[in-house]
Amino acid sequence: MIKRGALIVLEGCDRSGKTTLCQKAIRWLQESNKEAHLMRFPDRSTIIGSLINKYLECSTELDDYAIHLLFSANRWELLPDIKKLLQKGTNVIVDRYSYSGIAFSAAKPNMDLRWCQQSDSGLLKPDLVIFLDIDPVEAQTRGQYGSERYENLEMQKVVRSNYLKLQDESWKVVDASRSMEEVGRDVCRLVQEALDNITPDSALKQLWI
Ligand code: 2DT
Repeated sequence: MIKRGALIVLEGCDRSGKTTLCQKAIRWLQESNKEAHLMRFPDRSTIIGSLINKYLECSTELDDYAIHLLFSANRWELLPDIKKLLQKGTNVIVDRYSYSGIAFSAAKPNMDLRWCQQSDSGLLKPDLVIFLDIDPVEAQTRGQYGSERYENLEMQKVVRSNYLKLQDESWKVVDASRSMEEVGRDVCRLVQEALDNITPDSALKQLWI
């Protein structure tokens, strides 16, 4: 029986090193002769993703509930692809997932965190969530925020506290204020542990059901 792949998500505020570390994890897996595939959310290449892209670039306005559901729909539309990869034994590393969906939407006034969680209920539950934790004030010293929506300190502070409300047993919080080498070593060790924990009868799990 083929051992399924592991679903591993990296989350964190802007400038936490997420994207660099996802690439590092993928390279490390491939160099260890393990099948690995990198995905990121939002995936701006789909029709839904192109609407999200316009919203993030501030070239269009959308209702807060509507954009929340589009981010969620972007994950639902790619669920079959993720499932297929995992079932054929490929490990999938994901740069942002449902936790970003909730943490960002719920940082807006009048958006309830539990309501935001509902639309992602039933998606695949990651085997491991690596939360790259860094104080947004410190993260900001790594470089100016870009010009996209949400790229400001006040938003990032609320987002970080929302992320921390979503922790469960699949989470590992990593101190991302250290050097990229140190954090990278921790990330690769956690990825290895997650792969070791998958057995031939490990079933895929669902989020929040
Ligand atoms: P990137 O800079 O990583 O492309 O993210 N976001 C992301 C949401 O508001 N909801 C979501 O479901 C996801 C996945 C976080 C672009 C921005 O989109 C936010 C930052």
